[in-house]
Amino acid sequence: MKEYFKGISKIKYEKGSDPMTFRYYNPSEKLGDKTMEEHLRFAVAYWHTFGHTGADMFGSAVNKRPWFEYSDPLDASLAKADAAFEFMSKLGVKYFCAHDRDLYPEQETLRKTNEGLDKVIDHIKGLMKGTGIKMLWGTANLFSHPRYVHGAASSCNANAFAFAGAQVKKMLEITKELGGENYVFWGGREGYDTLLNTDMKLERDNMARFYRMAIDYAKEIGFKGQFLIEPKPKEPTKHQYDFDVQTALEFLRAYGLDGYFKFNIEANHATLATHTFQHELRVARISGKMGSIDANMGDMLLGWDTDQFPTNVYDTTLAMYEVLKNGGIAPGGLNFDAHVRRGSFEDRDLFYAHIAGMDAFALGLRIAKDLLDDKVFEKFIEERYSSYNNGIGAKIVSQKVTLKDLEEYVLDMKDAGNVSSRQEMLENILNRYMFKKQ
Ligand code: XUL
Ligand code: CO
Repeated sequence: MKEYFKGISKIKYEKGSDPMTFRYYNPSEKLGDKTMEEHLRFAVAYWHTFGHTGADMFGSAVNKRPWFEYSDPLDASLAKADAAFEFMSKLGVKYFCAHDRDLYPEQETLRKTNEGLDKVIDHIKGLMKGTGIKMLWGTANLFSHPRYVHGAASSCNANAFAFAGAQVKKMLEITKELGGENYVFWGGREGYDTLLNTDMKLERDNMARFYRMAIDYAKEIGFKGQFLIEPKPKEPTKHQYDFDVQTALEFLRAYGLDGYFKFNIEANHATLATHTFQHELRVARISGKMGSIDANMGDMLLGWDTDQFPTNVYDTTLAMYEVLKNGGIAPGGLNFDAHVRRGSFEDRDLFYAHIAGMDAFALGLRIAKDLLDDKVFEKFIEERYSSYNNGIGAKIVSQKVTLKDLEEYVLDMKDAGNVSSRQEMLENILNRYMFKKQ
């Protein structure tokens, strides 16, 4: 088979300074009851890593990948798959995530598209068997084609809804066939640009109907993977209905769908919603809804989804802290929904970028594990809320007091007795854990 990434062999854990090796990610090393590989469950995002051309609003493609050079769509898709599996094997990542249209491009009819897609899936099945690489999640691209100009499940056009349903049907079948462990819905165009032309109630009702159909079909074909919703507040729409975890959870609860879904939480989507990555993970965790992670980061000085490889170790540490407290992320994983910057156009940059992200999360995992083992925040938080352990607090928690009782309790009290929240002290302690490894 043709070699696409010549001169690059299997990436090793070396603890050294070569950026083409891992310094912190040692897949077989045990941390607690799991290996690092089991904790982190890294996945490569097919669309960014193998499909991104580097084009932006101001300039054309700069990434000259050898698998872009085929004119026939089937040849191009098969070459892309070969390059993808060579890349993932050399990197040592055991999972991938893909949209239907990443695997094979849209043809003039859905019938023709599905025929080509089937051929590529057959080929990918062989590559998966040969390498042991698995599918973390599948999804349908319901946002790129012009027919989704007004949305997919929330479109004003019932034909667009129908096309979207047919695409999800096919991709559920493929995800099942490839043993995908989850299925993601990212409603990129499920939202609005202006309320002046929008029937919000019908659009939201239709989205719920769409999810219901997907649940029913998954049951019918025996797809057992976890359904995930990926919240994002905006872009490409002005407002996306699945704004953030809390909003999407409320939507699911309102339609009686919450039992069927967890969340795929993306760092850059969190910051677009003016939340930290940790906030979104926390909301999901305390609701029992942490499903999977799209591991990337945004640029705080740019107001859009820059999808950069995650290198901020504060963020990865606090993210892994939430993951560990959740008891792990499986059957989800950490999918690098990220692309190299336009200036990093050489093929080897794909390796440097993933190694950077994997090491940042591996280091974050190591630090988060130390923080948890020492119960650094747990002890502080336990003490901070200890007024609810006895006296009036315990009565509030067990719902044994009324407003009248509370009035009687405080009527002659001169001082509520607050103590400091010690934010700066805690931030300093976090720094000491962050840098003791260096
Ligand atoms: C877009 C985004 C998507 C989803 C899958 O912002 O994150 O790539 O992850 O459709
Ligand atoms: Co994403």
